Amino acid sequence: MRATVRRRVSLLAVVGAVVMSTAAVFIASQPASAATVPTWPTKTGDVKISATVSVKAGKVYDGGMKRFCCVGSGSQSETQPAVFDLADGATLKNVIIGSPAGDGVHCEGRCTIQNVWWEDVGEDAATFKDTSGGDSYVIGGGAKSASDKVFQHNGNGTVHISNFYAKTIGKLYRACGNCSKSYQRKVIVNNVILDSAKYVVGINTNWGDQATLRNVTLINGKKTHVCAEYKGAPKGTEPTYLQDGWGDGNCHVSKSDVTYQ
Ligand code: ADA
Ligand code: CA
Ligand code: CA
Repeated sequence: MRATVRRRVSLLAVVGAVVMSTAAVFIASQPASAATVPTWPTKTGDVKISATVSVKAGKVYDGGMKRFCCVGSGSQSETQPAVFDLADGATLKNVIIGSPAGDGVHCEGRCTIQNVWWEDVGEDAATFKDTSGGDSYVIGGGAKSASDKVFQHNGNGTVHISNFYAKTIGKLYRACGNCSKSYQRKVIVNNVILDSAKYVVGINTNWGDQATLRNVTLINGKKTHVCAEYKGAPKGTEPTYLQDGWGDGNCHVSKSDVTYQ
């Protein structure tokens, strides 16, 4: 190779390396995984209900993306009926819940709530009451306008929440801080997008609750508490907020698990 050709080749190599490294820096500066807000589903029809719809143990209730409406008053009263009541091992899927939405979905035992969308959360969106220490799942779906809690964990065991979207909510999840029975409760949150949430999860450290959070995207979330720790209290009294936990014995989450968008 002639000297000038060699110089040109090495110059090209240098330019190439600079372009590559610039690209690498550009890619590295992007959020780890830019999350996309899911499109709210369109109803395929309406189902008018005037009382709780029960799903028997182990059965799957597929709503076919119909909009189920309505029970209760839309207030924060705990005495409203549930929209759906799931017996142990039941699955509720492909449902849009209209408003008023009463006390939401009740899981009497282990349950799976898949691709369920709350247009306007009632007292809460779902309550997990299993006391067998089992696992319950929320997979996909979304919820809007919860004055307080979306998922309320009153039993024990583990609630898994994944691929969920919520907008304008108090807490995505709360391990009951003042139920008639106290338990250690666990929650695993993965891949959620929350727009205008006051809290992601609230847990009680005095009962040994465990929260594990990964891939949390917060929109309008500069002030959002990610993992709030409380001292749970007896029924009829209010739990005390202690602090936000980051990578301690109860809140298994680090700042890198949260993306602000
Ligand atoms: C509140 C209330 C609890 C329980 C819960 C629920 O947190 O203090 O005792 O009723 O709501 O199940 O919605
Ligand atoms: Ca409730
Ligand atoms: Ca409540």
